[in-house]
Amino acid sequence: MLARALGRPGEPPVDDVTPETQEPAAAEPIDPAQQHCGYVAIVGKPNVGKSTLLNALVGQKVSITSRKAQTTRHRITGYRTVGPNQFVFVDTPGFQTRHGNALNRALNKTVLGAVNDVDLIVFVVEAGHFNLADAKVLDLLPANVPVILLANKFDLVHRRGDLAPWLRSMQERHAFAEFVPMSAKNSKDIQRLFAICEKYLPQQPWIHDPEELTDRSERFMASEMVREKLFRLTGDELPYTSTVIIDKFEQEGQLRRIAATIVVEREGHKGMVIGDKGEKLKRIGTEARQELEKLWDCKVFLELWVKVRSGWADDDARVRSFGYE
Ligand SMILES: Nc1nc2c(ncn2[C@@H]2O[C@H](COP(=O)(O)OP(=O)(O)OP(=O)(O)O)[C@@H](O)[C@H]2O)c(=O)[nH]1
Ligand SMILES: [Mg+2]
Repeated sequence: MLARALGRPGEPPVDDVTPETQEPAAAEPIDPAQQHCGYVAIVGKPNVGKSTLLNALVGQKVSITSRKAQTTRHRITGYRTVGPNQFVFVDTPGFQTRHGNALNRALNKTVLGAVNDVDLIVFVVEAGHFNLADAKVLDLLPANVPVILLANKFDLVHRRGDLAPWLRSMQERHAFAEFVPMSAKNSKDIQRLFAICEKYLPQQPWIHDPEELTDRSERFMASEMVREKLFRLTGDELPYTSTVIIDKFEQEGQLRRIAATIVVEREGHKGMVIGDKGEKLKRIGTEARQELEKLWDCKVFLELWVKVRSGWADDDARVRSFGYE
């Protein structure tokens, strides 16, 4: 289990897109009768900044991010305890509306499974934008759960006056509980969002130890980190058709020995991942290793392989065997 590594003086943020949120004072022991705790699902179409938001809320990277769509492929929870309030945030894959292959069906099932039985839904869109893909996500949301409209990437809006009519038009689409124009990369906005979300947490004892970060294992994080670097360092064609499998994950004291396979769909993709004289694969490995070392504060040996499995994303059984729901 990943432990909270916050508050170490002088330590740089683990990831370039995770803002250094002001760390609230270490959780004081709180009488269980005073505790509040609830689930907050983060949903939206691909690439609107859901995982960037989750990481900023948790205060450390627990979900990978990239400028390409379909980065997140699992339900990933991240926890944050502030004063008497424990937030259980649920990151979800971007809802897929384009291709109906087995992988996308699995991703959408994950989104659907995550929006029920939560106390609050944060529906993320890009500020000033709303298209059919956003509308499809909005249609999925249960009527009995309050929904916050989070208009993200506010930093990219040049004519902020134009946002007022847009917000009014959004009001007609759904009875949103709140409207929050903000940037997931701005730590003041993140603090403001905590203050808004806390009102929706029911009074009940915390579910998790305040030091815990996520439900996901180090093994999972290792495969995700390799996938993130693959997404970030290769062209647009690859991401949709590639995945990463961990073949070995061993811990020897302060050392983790990891072997992973990048699975691609075509022989030509294999060449793209490996690169000229193996340069690309080497860089993916180095960047993933360095970030894992920083995250876990230990030494990592990472061995990477590339394999072709044509049609895996169209094959239900294979999609399941690769760990997708
Ligand atoms: N300018 C700006 N960029 C942002 C902001 N939030 C996220 N991004 C960028 O938007 C891109 C997508 O971010 P992600 O967090 O991976 O988006 P996502 O919604 O989780 O994407 P999927 O998992 O593919 O659905 C990345 O390049 C982020 O750096 C923001 O507030 N402002
Ligand atoms: Mg994501």
